[in-house]
Amino acid sequence: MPERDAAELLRDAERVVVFTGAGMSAESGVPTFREALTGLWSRFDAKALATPEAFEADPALVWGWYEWRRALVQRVRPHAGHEAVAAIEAQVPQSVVITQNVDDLHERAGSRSLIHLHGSLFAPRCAACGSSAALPPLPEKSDRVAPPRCDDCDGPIRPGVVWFGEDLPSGELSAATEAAFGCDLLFSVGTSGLVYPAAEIPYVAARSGATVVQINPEPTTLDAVADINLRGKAAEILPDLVRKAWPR
Ligand code: BJW
Ligand code: ZN
Repeated sequence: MPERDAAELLRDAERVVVFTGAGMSAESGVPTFREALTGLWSRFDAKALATPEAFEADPALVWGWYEWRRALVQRVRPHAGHEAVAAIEAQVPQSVVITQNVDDLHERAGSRSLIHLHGSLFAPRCAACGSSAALPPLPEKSDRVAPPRCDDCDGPIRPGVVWFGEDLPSGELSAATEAAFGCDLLFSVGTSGLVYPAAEIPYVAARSGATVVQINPEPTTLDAVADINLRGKAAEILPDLVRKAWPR
C-alpha cells in the first residue's frame, strides 16, 4: 500500500524536502494558479497578468489584482496539511520546504526552513530602482488600484513576485537545488510541474538518488519522476502520513 510505504520512508528519512505549489493552498481557500479566476477577476487570464509586460501596460490593473490576492490570503488560514509539513520539519531537523507559492501559509503554520522560489505577496519593491517598499494599507475595494510610488525615485511599486520571463532569485534557486540534491526523500505537493525552472526540483532529487513522492488529486507531468503517486488532497494525505510515520 503506497501510503504506508511513504509513511515508512518518511519515518526513516534524514533529509526531507517538501516542494509545494498552488494546490497546497487550495484547501485554505486560495484558488490554484490554473483555475479560472473568480468574481471581479473572472474576465482575466492569470498567465497574462503575471508578466512584466502586463504591469508595464496597465500597472493599476496588475497591482489591483495582487492587492485583491493579498487581501484574500490575509483572510484565510493554514490547514492541517501545512501543519503536517511543519511537523515533518520538527521531526526531521534537516528538512527544507521549497514553495512556489507567494502566500505566507507555510510560515503561519510554523515552517521555519522555507525557501520562496517565486517571491511573496508581502514584499513589494520599486519596479525602477529595486528598493524595497512598505506594504500600503489594503484598499477598501480592490479592482484597479494605482500602485504606490517609490520614496527614492518615484518609480511605481510592484509586487515582489517572480513573473514569467523573469529570473528566479539566485540565492533561493541555488539553496533549493542544493537541498533537492542532498535530500533522501522529496514530497512534491500540489504542483502541476509545468513552470520551469521550479519544476526541475523533483528531477534534481531523483537524479541524486532520492525517492520522490507526489501528492496530487490529478495526474501531472511529474507522475513520471515520482516513485510513489498518492492521488489525493494535501490537507488529507499529509496529516495521515505524519500520523502513520510517528504514531503517538
Ligand atoms: C491539489 C489540490 C489539493 C489542486 N491538494 N493538490 C523551459 C521550457 C519552456 C519554458 C520555459 C523553460 N524555462 C523557462 C521557461 C519559461 C517560463 C515557463 O516555465 N513557462 C511554462 C508555462 C512553459 N518560466 C519562466 O519564465 C521563469 N523564469 C525563467 O525561467 O527565467 C529565465 C528565462 C527568462 C526569459 C526566457 C526564458 C527563461 C519564471 C517563472 C515564474 C512563475 N511565476 C508564477 C507567478 C508568481 C506570481 C503569482 O502568483 O502571481 O508562479 S506563474 C505560476 O505558476 C506561479 C506558480 O508558483 C507557478 C507554478 O504553478 P503551480 O504551483 O504548479 O500551480 P498550478 O495551478 O499549475 O497547479 C496546481 C496543482 O495543484 C494542480 O496539479 C492540481 O491538480 C493540484 N491541486 N488541489 C493537492 N487540495
Ligand atoms: Zn525606486
